Amino acid sequence: MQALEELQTRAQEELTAAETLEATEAWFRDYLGRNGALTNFLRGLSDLPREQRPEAGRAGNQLKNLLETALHTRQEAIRQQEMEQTLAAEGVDVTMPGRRPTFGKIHPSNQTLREIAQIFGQMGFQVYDSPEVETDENNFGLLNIPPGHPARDMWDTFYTTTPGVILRTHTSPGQIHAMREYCPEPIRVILPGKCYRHEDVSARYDMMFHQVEGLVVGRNVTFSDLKGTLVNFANQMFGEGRSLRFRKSYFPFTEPSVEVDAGCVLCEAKGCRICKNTGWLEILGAGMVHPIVLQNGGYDPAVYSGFAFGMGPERIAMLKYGIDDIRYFFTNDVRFLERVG
Ligand code: FA5
Repeated sequence: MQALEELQTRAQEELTAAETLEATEAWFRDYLGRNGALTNFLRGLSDLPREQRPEAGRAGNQLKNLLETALHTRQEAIRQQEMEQTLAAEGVDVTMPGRRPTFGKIHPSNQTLREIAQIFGQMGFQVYDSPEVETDENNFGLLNIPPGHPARDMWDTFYTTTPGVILRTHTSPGQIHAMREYCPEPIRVILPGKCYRHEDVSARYDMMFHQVEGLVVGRNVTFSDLKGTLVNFANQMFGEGRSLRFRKSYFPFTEPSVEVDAGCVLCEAKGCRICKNTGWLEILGAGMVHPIVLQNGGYDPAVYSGFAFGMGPERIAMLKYGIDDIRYFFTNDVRFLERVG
């Protein structure tokens, strides 16, 4: 018992003298660690005469609790002292204004998608959601692009491990979903969403981008309706007077087909890297829905007609905000995300 009292006195004196956390850890090793003095005492209880063991065991455990509590209290005191020293040394200026929180912002692509949806909304278009993971059949076959058709090369994509299931290369397969859902009712929808292409990435082409498909089906829908809709859209999106150019083109799912360019805002139509020195930037493809596609959607092409278009909102944002590289949209550079829009 005398030994235990001496141990207690020594331990308490040394703990009071420990000035740093490291010193308290060394103290712990000396007294409470695996080979510490108190641990050894408790381990040696079995060597004591049987009648002394209970008393010695109780006293040993009591001392263990006492020392553990003392260690905890000492360490807290040292931490507190260290913090006070640091604060005093660094001289915290409590009158300094706080850090401004950074506010999130809608991504430029989504912002453009919303603007597009708003403009078409005013023209009576509803938003129709269709899947990004598509069947080969919807992405190609039902859009009049059978296996082996050369247009498939233009729209090479990413394939899943499930045969016949791919990432869509355009929003056009949504036309099939919408037609099959609404037939025989008239349709006036836009279908926004992400598309994927196995593309040589450049300032104008990314391998993931957005498109907004437009689809109108009804009786007596004409090419004039298509043109009027797109001119009205461009006037609202870019401001009255931005020149728009319709070029004849080819898409297997529209006939006739056009590509529509807007005057390049970056170079004031003088010619630059982005517009490939033409003064024009292609923003969309469009045309009258091909009779085979109408039929695949369930509509009788002798009775119904329709137009469709597919535009790239990133390209539109590039034109509107003078962005010279499409890759900025998805590289998460905060400076870009903060500046645009
Ligand atoms: C199509 O994807 C057709 N589905 C569009 C269409 C719909 C035509 C309905 C007729 C009727 P195209 O591959 O040209 O066509 O793409 C349309 C638009 O998407 C382009 O004008 C461009 O704005 C955008 N786009 C295409 N590829 C990329 C790309 N790699 N990166 C960014 N934008 C792209």
